[in-house]
Amino acid sequence: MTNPSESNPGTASHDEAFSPALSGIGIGAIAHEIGLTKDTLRVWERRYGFPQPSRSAGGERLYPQEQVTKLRLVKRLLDAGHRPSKVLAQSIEVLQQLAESSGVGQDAPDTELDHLVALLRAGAYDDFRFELLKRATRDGLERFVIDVAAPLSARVGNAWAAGTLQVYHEHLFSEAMQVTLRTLLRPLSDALRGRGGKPRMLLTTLSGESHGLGILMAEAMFSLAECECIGLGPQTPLHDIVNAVTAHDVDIVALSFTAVMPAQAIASGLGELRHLLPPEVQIWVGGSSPALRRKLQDGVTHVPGLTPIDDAVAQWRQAAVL
Ligand code: B12
Repeated sequence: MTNPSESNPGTASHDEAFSPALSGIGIGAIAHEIGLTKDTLRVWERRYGFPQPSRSAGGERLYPQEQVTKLRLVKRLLDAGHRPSKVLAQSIEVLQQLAESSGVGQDAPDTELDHLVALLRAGAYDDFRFELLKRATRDGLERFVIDVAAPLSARVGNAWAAGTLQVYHEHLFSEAMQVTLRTLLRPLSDALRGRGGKPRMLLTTLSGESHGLGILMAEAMFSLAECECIGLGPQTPLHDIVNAVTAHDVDIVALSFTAVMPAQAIASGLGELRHLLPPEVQIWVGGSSPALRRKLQDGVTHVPGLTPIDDAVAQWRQAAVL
């Protein structure tokens, strides 16, 4: 018998993945939520003795909530460069201290950002949206992206991981942030269209990466660098990317990856896309996935953040005139 959660990892939210009737969470749902493969969880269990799931009547692994909490912390420490052998055997208290001392999940002090998170937590969405738009119009697109959108996303993620914001807060946050960014971006995109601004960029994420704010922030920065941008939104199948590249005479495909997408899926997706695209079309990748810090497929360039975008574009333009 197969556990339904093994064959169908369920929805994105850990709240929805929890099934009280089974008194634990299935391996597929856990792997999906935390961004690990099922194999990794099984190997850790064998090699390090953690996690230690119970079993359903049918023999399927069921993970109690406290192990899920520890696994989430373990994943964040690994993303920050710690080794499985050093973290898996430790108690959650030791791991919390380690996270604190190495700055994992710690927010830099900023009262304006704290205020925005407090509005979200209190359910004051109209005020939240208003404050975002006010800061965006006051500061301008570039400063808003760098000083508000990027650090606020990290803060909201940390608050979710610490249990002080719920998944629905994250949804409301991303909705409000997308509306604000698009409102500021639209007149710029309209003015750029038809000017033949080079490079011509196609921006999206691969299937499996549902986080779309990073690539939208990158689109804002590429537009400010006077690139013509075609934003497809998140999760575009590979063949659709290839079709859009041909139809719009695209120079660069820009993709975003968070730590949720397993490294293997990133490597195979990039490998296949590289194979399908003509060699003169470049692939640029960015985002917080630790997989991007490793050696990447030939023909794929890592742009390490939003501020290096200007330099990367300048280099591309220089190479294009040679
Ligand atoms: C909003 C949000 C959501 C929304 C997404 C809605 C949407 N339409 O985008 C919802 C609620 C759906 C969601 C779902 C989930 N999320 Co979420 N989410 C976030 C949050 C708060 C922001 C997401 C985002 O877009 N980040 C991407 C950008 C903003 O950040 P970045 O990757 O660091 O990239 C930076 C730069 O590198 C650059 N950049 C990004 N891309 C590119 C590309 C190029 C080309 C360039 C040049 C630069 C560049 O821009 C960013 C600016 O700082 C983050 C917190 C965070 N720190 O990111 C969590 C976060 C990514 N989510 C997380 C998790 C665990 C999940 C869920 C599994 C569980 C859940 N929360 O329900 C599901 C997974 C869904 C799935 N399987 O895909 C974790 C991932 C942790 C991990 N190690 O795996 C995070 C980090 C929260 C946390 N602190 O734990 N999420």
